[in-house]
Formats: sequence, structure tokens, C-alpha cells
Amino acid sequence: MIMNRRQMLIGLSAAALPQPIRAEGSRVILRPTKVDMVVEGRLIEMIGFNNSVPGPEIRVGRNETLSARLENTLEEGTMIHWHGIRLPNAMDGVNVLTQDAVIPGGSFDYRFAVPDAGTFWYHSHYLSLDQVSRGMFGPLIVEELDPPEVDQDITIQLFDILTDAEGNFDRTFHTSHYTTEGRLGDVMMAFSSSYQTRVGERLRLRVINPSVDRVFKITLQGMSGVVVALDGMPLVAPQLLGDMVLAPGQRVDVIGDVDADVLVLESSSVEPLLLAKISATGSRDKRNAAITPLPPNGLPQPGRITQSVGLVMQGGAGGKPHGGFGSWAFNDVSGLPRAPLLSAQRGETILMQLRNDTAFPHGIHLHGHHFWETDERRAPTVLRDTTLVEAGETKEILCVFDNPGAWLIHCHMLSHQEDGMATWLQVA
Ligand SMILES: [Cu+2]
Repeated sequence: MIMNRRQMLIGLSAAALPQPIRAEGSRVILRPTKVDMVVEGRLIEMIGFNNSVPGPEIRVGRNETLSARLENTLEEGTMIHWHGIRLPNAMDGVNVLTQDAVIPGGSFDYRFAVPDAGTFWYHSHYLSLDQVSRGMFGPLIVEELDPPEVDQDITIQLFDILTDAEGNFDRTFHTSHYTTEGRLGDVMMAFSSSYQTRVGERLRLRVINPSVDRVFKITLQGMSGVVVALDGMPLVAPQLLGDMVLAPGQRVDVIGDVDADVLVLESSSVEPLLLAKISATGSRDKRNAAITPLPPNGLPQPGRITQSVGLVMQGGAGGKPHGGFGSWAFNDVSGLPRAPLLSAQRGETILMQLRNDTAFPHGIHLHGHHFWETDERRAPTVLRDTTLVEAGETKEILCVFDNPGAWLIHCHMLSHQEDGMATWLQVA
């Protein structure tokens, strides 16, 4: 569903997304193709998996094996990264570090077990600023063995598109895209897997931000409930639903009861924008059962800290000079250095100090693992795979590096990643 600012305020028309694909026991085929989308009344040429932007929602049960073949019918290389999944390194879909690009006409078989239930997503990790902005992403939902009782389990994907003066997809790149917040689109949107509900229904909303650079601030109206998971990982204590800030790559799971039409609002500016409306028609008896925490995924708890590593974000407009060749750098290096940022023995707990020495926020994403955010006493708080570090802010995270391989850590503002904000680490 695409709307411009005016349409968003006066009414919404829902476009049907493809039916979810169940992945147990059969191979999923993902084929990127050209897709025409209607944006502000004009056809825009995008690229989507299986003729759809977003790509089909893949659903699979926890501990099952996901088997997916990427068939590249594009005239350019590509590959798929499975964001947030703790998978074998060779399946991670990262250019150079874990695989070569799948060439036009080529294919690649991804096959891995999914150890954690939760809300994940997949996207191109090749020329990703360009390919993700053109639509190469989709949800990957790993279902609990005993899912919470809800009337609907709805996926909401936030996105934006940059258009030019004629309203066509703008593929030109300006220096300012790389040195500021990124290549923000002028048309914001949300794709919901359902647009109908009833007063009294209990909904699970899985909100995903696959946009390339935009930090969304989302307010939900018309329902009351709790946040039950962040980046796919259940919260021990669900948090009362309030404004939700999602950096690119992040996810928030909400369970709540419907009081009226459910409005998904972007509330960064004074005048909130309506991104999606799930209309309440009719009603059902409200559920009396309390909303309980989701079952934990059982990730290892942090142990004694054996290494402390600093990661300093540098560069951008107004930033101090640094030693890297790009607009952005980590620790004075732009792009992947020959030596890893850190080498960990399997099972080590490492403290990483993420220091944002720039004038812009960054969403730092670690591959192959989740990590703990910490409080002032360095006690672990919540598990994430992507954390938003505001301008001037320093965050300390704790990670148990128990997944062997060469793993990328980068800014998920893909303009920043492309212009230097990426490095890697080695787990033996
Ligand atoms: Cu960044």
C-alpha cells in the first residue's frame, strides 16, 4: 500500500500482500524480479522477491530447517542475508566475508536451522543500499512451539521511497545522502498483512523497519497492550505500549486488545502521519486472560568479561577528521580491514563500548549473534541484534560470542555502511 502525505491523511486503500509461505519440509524459491508499484498514482519500477514488494512472508516453526533457493533472474549480482537469525556463518549472505555474489542466472541454496522463535527478516546484502531501497526484503517469522493466543498475527513493515521531481524512483546518489542521516525517502509507507480487525480482538503486531536509512517513531492508536519482544527476542518483563523507535533493521512485537480502528502513525514530526489503518468492524468479547511474556529462546547468559573492545563511530557532516577513506569510519578505518576488530574464543563474553562521535544517530547491527544492552551498572537489560546509538551517545553492550565464523558488524543505515561504516570480527 503506497500513499503520499495527502492520501495518508484522507483515506487508505489496502493492497493485498502475497500469502505467507510455509517453509517446513519444502524448499522455498526466492526469485528477485522487476515489480511495478503504484506510488502517488505513478508506476515505479522496483525489484521484489517473487513479483512482490515486500517479498513473501516466510513462516517456519522454531528449530525447523529453513531451506531456500535464491534464483537470480536479475541482470546484476545479489545475495540474501537472514537478519537476526543465529545461523552457520556460510549461510549469512555477506559479500566477500561469507559468500560471493550470486551472478545473473546463478542460484544459491541457503539451508539452516532456526534456533529462536521471533520476528526476523531477510534482505539483499549485495549493493544493499540500492537493492534494499528498490524492494529486496521480506519478513521471516519463526513461530513459537506454543504460540500466544491471539486472534490475528499481523506483520507491519515500515518503508520509504525517494522519488524525483517527476515522481519516479530516484536512483541518483547525492553526496549529502552519504554524509547525513542517509538517503531518506520522501514517501513513507507501511505494509500490513491485514487491514481488518474487530473491537475486542487480541492482536500480535510484528513491526519491522526494513527501510535503508530512516529511523521510524511509531505510535499505535486504537489498541492497548504491551511490547513483548525486541529484535525477535522476548522481553522477560513486557513493557507498556508507548511510542516505539525503530532504527533500520529493528523489530518490535506488540500484543494488545483492540478498542477502535488501529492506526499506525509516524510521530516524529508535530503532525503525525497515518501510515496504515487496520479497520475495526464488528466486535467480539474481550479476552480476559492476561498477556504473558513469550517463552525465552534460551540464549547463553553473559559470563565474566574477558575482553573490552571500543568501537568509535566517526565522520559525516560536521564530524571530526578520521583516518578512513570514506565519509564514515569505525576506529579510523572505513570498510573491512584485513584484521578483524576482535578475535573471540568460542563462548567468550566481550564488552563492546559503542561510542558515537558523530552528529547523527547510527543503528549498529551485529551478525550471527544477539547482544545485551546494559544499564549504568553494566547489568544486561534487553537482547538485540541492532542498537540505536544517538549522536554523542556511548552504549555498552555485552555479547557471548558462541557462533564460530567471520561476522560483520555495521551501521544498518545502509548509506553509512556503503560509505565506510562496517567492520568484522572473528569467532574461533
Ligand atoms: Cu550510521
